[in-house]
Amino acid sequence: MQLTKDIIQEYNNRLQDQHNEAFAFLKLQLDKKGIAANTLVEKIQDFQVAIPSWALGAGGTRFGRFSIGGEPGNLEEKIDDVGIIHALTQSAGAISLHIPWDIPKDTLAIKQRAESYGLSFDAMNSNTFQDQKNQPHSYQFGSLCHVDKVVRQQAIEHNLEVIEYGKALGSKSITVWLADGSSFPGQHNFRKAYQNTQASLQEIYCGMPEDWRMFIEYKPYEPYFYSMVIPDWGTSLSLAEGCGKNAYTLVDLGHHLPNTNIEQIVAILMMKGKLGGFHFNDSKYGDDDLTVGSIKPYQLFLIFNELVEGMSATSNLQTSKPPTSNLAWMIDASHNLKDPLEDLMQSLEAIRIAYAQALLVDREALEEAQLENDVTRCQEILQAAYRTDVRPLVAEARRLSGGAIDPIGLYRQLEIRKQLIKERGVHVVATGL
Ligand SMILES: [Mn+2]
Repeated sequence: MQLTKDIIQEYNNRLQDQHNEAFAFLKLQLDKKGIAANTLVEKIQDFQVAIPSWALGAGGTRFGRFSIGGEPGNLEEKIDDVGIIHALTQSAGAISLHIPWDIPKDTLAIKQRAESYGLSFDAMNSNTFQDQKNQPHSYQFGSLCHVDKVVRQQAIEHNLEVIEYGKALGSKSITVWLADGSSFPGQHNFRKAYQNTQASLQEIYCGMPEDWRMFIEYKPYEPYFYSMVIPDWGTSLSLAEGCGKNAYTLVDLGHHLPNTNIEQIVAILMMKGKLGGFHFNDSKYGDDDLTVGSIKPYQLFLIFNELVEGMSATSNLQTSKPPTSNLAWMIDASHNLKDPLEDLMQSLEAIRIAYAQALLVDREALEEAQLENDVTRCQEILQAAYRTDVRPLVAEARRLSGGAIDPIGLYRQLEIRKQLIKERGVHVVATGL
C-alpha cells in the first residue's frame, strides 16, 4: 500500500494551526538563546534510522509468541512495511536485512521496490546462532570460535555469502553478532576461543569490498550462558583493531549489564574512531528490546549528548558528508504487545527527540563550567536542554520532509493494521525473529 502525499497533506492541514502555534512558541524561546530553530530542523531532517527486517512482526517472549495479525510474510512485504513507516515519519530511510530469511529471489525487483519507497539497504546481518536446514555442520558449540576448523569455515562462508547478497542490493556493511560462548566453566579455552574468532573475522574482513565496513557487536550474557566470546566493548574493539580500519565496534543499548555507563563507552569509541554505529532499544532488566526511550530517556539523551559532542569534535577529520552519515543507526527492538509499526514510530520519535535535545546543549558554556569545576552549572546546562520540549522541532522536521505531523494518529485514522490483516491474514508470522 502506498501512502500518497495528498493523504498526508490533507491530514496535516487539520493539525497545522495547533502545530504552528507550538513551533512558533519554541522558536521564540530558542531565538532568545541565540539558537536558530531552522538549522536544528534541518539537522533533524537529515537524521535517518534503519529498520531491521526482523522488527516488523510480533517477537517471542520467553514463553510464547502472540501474532498481532497482518505481519509481513516475505521480504517484499517487509519492505512495504518499512515504506509505510518512512512515508509517515520521513525518518526511516533504510532497511537492514537478515540472511538467510531475507534472501532476495529477484534482486532487481527488490531494489526497485525499496527505491519506490525511498529506502536504501543498510547493514546486512548474518546468522550463525542457529542451524539451518541441510546445513552440514552444527553451531551448537559455536561458530566463528568453534574448536573445529570445518565449522568455522562454514560460518565464514556464510558471512561471505551475506556480503555477496548485500553487494547486489547496494548495502555497504555487515554486522556480525555472535551467540558464541560457553555454558559452563572449563568448557572454553578463553584464549583459543578469542583467537579463533579473530582469525575468522579477519577472513570475513578480507572478503569485504574496500568501501564496506564491518560492525562487531558485543553482549555480556545470554540465558544459560557462563561466558560470551565477545562480552564487552573492549573485546569488540580489540577484534576490530585486529581486522583493520574498516572494522568497527557496534553498540547495542540492550547489550550491557545494568547501570553500565553507555555514554562513556560511546565517547571513548568515538575518540578512537572505532564507533561504527548503534542498535537502539531500551531495557529494564537485560536485553529486553523495549521501545527506545520508554524506560531510560535521560540515558538516551546523555548518549546523544556524547554523540553530538564527539561528532563536532571529529567532523573536521571527516569527509564532506554530514557527520551523522558516518555512523550506522538502527533500531533493534522486539514487539510483543504493541503493533510493531506503531512501536517503531514511537522509537523513531524518541531517537529524534534525544538528538534534538542534545543539539540544544550549550557546549561552550558546558566546557567553561567543566574547566571551572562548576559541577552544579554542568548539570544545569545538560538538564536545561533535556527538559526542553523539542517535539514541535521534530514534528516540523517531519512535516517539511513530507511526513505526517502525528504519524501514529494518521496510521490509526487510516486503519492501516486492519488493512494489512485483510491483505495478509491474521495468522501470518514474520520470519527472522
Ligand atoms: Mn543488536
